[in-house]
Amino acid sequence: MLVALAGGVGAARFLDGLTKVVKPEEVYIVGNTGDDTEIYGLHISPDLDTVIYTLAGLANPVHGWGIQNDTFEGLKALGALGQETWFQLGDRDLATHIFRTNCLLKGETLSATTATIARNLGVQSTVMPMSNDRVRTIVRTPAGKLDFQTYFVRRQAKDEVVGIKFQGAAKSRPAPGLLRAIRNAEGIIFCPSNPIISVGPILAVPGIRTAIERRKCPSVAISPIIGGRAVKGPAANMMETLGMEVSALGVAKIYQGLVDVFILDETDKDLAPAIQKLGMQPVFMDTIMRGPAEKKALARKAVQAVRKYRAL
Ligand code: FO1
Repeated sequence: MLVALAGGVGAARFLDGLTKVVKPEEVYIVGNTGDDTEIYGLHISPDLDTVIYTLAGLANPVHGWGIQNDTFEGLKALGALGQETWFQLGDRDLATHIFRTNCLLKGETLSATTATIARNLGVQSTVMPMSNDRVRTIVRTPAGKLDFQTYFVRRQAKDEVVGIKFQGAAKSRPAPGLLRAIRNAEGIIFCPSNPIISVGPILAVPGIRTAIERRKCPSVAISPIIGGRAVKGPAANMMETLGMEVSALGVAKIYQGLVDVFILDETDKDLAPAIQKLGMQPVFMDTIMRGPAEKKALARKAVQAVRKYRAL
């Protein structure tokens, strides 16, 4: 089993490739729920849904999140009722949130509900939230503390980030079976996700970081930063304002002690000695996932890295 730590769109694209180069049932995905939010009383898990929709072949190819060819009649009707509509929830997507919220109201766990959604949409990999407990990413800005979706979607990630907090993380527990999956994994893969706001919340759940530190299998990370720029999203800006080094090396520093092999873009070849100094083996390739071929090539490289490192 390969255990993959995943955020949203970048991770989903990589996992789309991974589940095509290894058996999808051999992939155990740990998803970030720090981005979860409640809108219109519905529980929304953007990163879990992005991964599920992508693996189910349903994702909107332009945004990477939401459902392809979805309509927005429900949202328009909510607008007519005087509700705010800054978070684009499509009609078919709303069905997922209604179903999830109903299951949670009946007392089911988020992990059980996520498994049902994934299975019913035809996803063969395990998709596991990092925790069944409530954890929320809070972004501290000069304008005050903002919940993640307010910062990211409503205010378009324009505020300066002066701090990040994963509210509830300290008291949260890993989802059932998650630590066992890490202990028994053949390899651990850090998907090309934002190390602070996507992988950060997962590592903040007590027990997960320690389980990875004590791993008996190889661990591989793919840099989401290429040539000092984020492939997508606010990672680069955020790292800069938090005083971190905006480069693949900055990402590697965050993962020190957790990762054995670090895959980064060819354009960052000069970083090789510094990555080695952190105790990681650098592997270079074209890491931009332009289409299905590149997604699979990147996934193959990660799987090879797991197998090669194992053989060392
Ligand atoms: N991202 C946006 O930039 N704008 C949106 O209106 C938006 C709606 C949305 C609805 C459902 C969903 O699952 C995701 C959605 N996202 C939207 C993406 C999401 O908020 C972020 O990409 C992640 O939280 C960051 O990983």
